[in-house]
Amino acid sequence: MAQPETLRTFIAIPLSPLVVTKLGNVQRALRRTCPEQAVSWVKPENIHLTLFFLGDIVPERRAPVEAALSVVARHVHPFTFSVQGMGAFPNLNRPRVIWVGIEEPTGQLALLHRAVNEAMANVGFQPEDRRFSPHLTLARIRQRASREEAQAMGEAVRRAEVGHLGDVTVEELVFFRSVLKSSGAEYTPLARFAIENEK
Ligand code: 2AM
Repeated sequence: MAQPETLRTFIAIPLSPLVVTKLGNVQRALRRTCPEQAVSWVKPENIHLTLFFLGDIVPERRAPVEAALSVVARHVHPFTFSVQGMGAFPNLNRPRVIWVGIEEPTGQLALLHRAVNEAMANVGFQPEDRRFSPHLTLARIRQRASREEAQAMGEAVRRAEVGHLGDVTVEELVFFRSVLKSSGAEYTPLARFAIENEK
């Protein structure tokens, strides 16, 4: 259990309102063909591209994290990624997380992810050792879902045709706080770091 004075935090790239709307439409379409009780949907306004999950931190750690993020943001230029396709982790036969994919073929997103990871390592956070799989989580399969329900969800994802939903220009990094409530997670920006062309 987290101590009351800690903050659950993560670093993410926000999406454009248009892409958020389209992700909501994809969720609505998928919802019609899947077992409702087996799935927990992410509110469209809570969908973002996470770069680093810090977990529970004491408030004193905010300042070094924010200083490190401001350095990262100052050293990158805006770039665009494409939001397209749908899939599941770990796979469509046993899905746990349903996502929409991200494509950024020039490698700028991977570089930004690496820079954020290194910056967090420098202020004492263990970098994730998994390969970076950029994605937007649409839904999570509930623990209590049966294998059949999970498979039905995987089938619904397989049948859905989600093409290119839009492009997002990365213009800021956001340091978010997450508060877990029975009605779902609530994300509040603690700090925003603009990524600008002029340096
Ligand atoms: P996800 O979308 O892949 O679930 C807030 O929880 C954000 O942090 C989510 O976007 C979530 O990614 C991400 N995250 C990464 N690692 C996490 C972890 N171990 N626990 C909870 N959230 C995590």
